[in-house]
Amino acid sequence: MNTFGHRFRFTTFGESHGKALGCIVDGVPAGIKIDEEFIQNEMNRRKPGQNKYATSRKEGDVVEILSGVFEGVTTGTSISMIIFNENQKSSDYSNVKDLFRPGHADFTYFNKYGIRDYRGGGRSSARETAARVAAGAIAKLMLNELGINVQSGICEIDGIEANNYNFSKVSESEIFALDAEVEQAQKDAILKAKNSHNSVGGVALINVKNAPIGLGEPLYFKLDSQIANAMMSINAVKAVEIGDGILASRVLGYENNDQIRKSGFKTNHSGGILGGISNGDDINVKVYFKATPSIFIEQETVDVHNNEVNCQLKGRHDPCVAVRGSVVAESMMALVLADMVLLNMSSKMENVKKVYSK
Ligand code: FMN
Repeated sequence: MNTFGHRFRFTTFGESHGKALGCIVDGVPAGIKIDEEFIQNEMNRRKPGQNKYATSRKEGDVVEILSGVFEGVTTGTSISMIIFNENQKSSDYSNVKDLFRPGHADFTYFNKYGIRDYRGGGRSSARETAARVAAGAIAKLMLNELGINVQSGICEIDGIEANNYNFSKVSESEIFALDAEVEQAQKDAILKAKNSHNSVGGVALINVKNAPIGLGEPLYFKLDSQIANAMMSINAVKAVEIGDGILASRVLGYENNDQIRKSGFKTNHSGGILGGISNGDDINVKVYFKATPSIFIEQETVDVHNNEVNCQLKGRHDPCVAVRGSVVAESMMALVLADMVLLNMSSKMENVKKVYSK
């Protein structure tokens, strides 16, 4: 299943070492101004090979829009975008051709489909997330017109937590750190893992400002359920917290409730969502990424014939996938919100009449 969303939806295609990746974004209203430089900047934030904290695979990740845009404006038809792969090194994977890399998707993909695309993990590779960022950029352009702003940053690496969240400084940090005071310690943790041929996990915080009240379609398309769905669909994401998340199960009701005044909520433990519907406060979501599975320490595994073997990986890998993953999570949030914005328009008859009354 390669399609996400109901009203504003996208489909991605492509593999890590295939010719190209891309997406088709459907349900986009006509009349949105398409800023191609903005889309490319979004791609550049996620693209690999930019510093020592990321994989050294060098990809330009240049997006080409093939359809759905005329004279810089969306036409209401499907928008298709393509990103050509430029820096595949399939030979890096020849020694693991028949092996299942521990922690990666090789074992389950092979057992499910009976096909082994060993070249960088094929479709299971997070290379696919480049196409999500392209689609997310279209969603962001729509949300921007409504004043809804989605941002992200890294709040934790290897257990080293940010004490402050400064989104305005994220773009200046090579690891998208939210807290400059712990940034160096977080960077050191990444390099320490990398230098010992290992990897580390991390946590991204996604924040949404100016989301209107009413986004989310109970019961089975609640805003929080779809955010969780979107985030859990990203490679290596192992947990998602809405607002205070796990902490909400550990405190008493009086501490957890966000009391209400005429001016709004006094606190925001709920992360801006009540009953699966946005409440007008900031939406805050933490996304937990596991440590990169591909490491360069010898490990035990089996091959496609179920022989027990040792595996020693080669190739280029992110020492901490949370860093580039944070951009993907931000894009997925934008895609969920774009969908919810369009769906919410028909929640009241008065809204329907605004469109159809003569
Ligand atoms: N896994 C690797 O083994 N090497 C990588 O270089 C790598 N890069 C990633 C980059 C991003 C942006 C993201 C989000 C994930 C990356 N992953 C990488 C994670 C794997 O794709 C993922 O762990 C694998 O598909 C197994 O899926 P699961 O961890 O969700 O169970």
